[in-house]
Amino acid sequence: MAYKFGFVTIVGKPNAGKSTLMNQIIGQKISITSHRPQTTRHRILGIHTDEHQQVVFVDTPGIHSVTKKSNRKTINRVINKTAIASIDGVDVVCFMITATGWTEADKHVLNALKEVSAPIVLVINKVDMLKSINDVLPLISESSQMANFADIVPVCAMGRMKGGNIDRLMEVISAYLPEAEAGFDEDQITDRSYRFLVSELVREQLFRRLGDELPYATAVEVTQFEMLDDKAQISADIWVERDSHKAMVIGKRGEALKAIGTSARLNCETLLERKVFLELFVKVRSGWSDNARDLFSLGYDEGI
Ligand SMILES: Nc1nc2c(ncn2[C@@H]2O[C@H](COP(=O)(O)OP(=O)(O)OP(=O)(O)O)[C@@H](O)[C@H]2O)c(=O)[nH]1
Ligand SMILES: [Mg+2]
Repeated sequence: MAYKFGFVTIVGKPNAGKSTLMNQIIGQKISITSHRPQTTRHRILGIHTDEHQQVVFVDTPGIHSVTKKSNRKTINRVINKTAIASIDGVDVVCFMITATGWTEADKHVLNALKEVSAPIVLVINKVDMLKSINDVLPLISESSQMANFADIVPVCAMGRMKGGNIDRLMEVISAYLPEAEAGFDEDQITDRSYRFLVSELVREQLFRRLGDELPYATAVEVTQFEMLDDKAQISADIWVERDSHKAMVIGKRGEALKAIGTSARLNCETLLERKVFLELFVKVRSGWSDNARDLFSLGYDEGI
């Protein structure tokens, strides 16, 4: 059988489990995840290579409606643009909804996919939340009426259930990939630098550990990144919008920042396979999330 190579974009509303699915397929944490919507802010490639095919997954930020007042900041528009631009020219689009059923947010995404010419595979995630797997059947038949999907595949991206049906999803995707030589080295798993991945691992902890609206007012910039044979020395600035935010990120007697730093460091050690020394600094940079120049310097350059 001839070798296959192609690109697959994963799109869907925020929090559907897109990044979890990509990490599950690649077998490593490339894209950060959290229980909060809008965790992913950048387009990130995850490259799966085996003896039959090389599949390049494009994880995208959750597409959301910007008509809501709280979503009108420049960063939210940039995030949406990044997701939509990632659909152009790919071989397959995986559109993810969840097993709890169609929502307005899903319909908003479906609408954004109207002009897409690539086959769209509907991925119904989080089927582990259903009492019985048979409970997904009515949703499958309802979904087949909503659009002309190339296929509909229920999965558990967290892999909690045996296999989580990810193998089936890979078979479906594979059928739509063109025959071609691999485009990346077989050991390359992403297009992003370690420096970028480290900044994301710090941001992941901000999303997982800080309450309420605060994670959305933060960004992370790695300012020092030194890889030696047996260790890595890393410094990063955490940008916040206000003095009061800074106090919250640091926490009482520095406890919050310490917990963020410890978890991020452990994840960095897994990623870099060496001891990591991680220093974090919290800096107030008011208005960064609404300022195109700040967004550019933070790497949100795809959508501006
Ligand atoms: N129960 C269950 N939870 C899941 C599954 N897949 C993902 N999750 C959870 O759903 C939440 C969101 O997952 P993410 O992968 O960050 O979602 P996302 O679609 O990338 O979200 P954005 O980047 O914000 O658009 C996390 O708390 C995941 O642990 C699944 O198969 N079952
Ligand atoms: Mg994500």
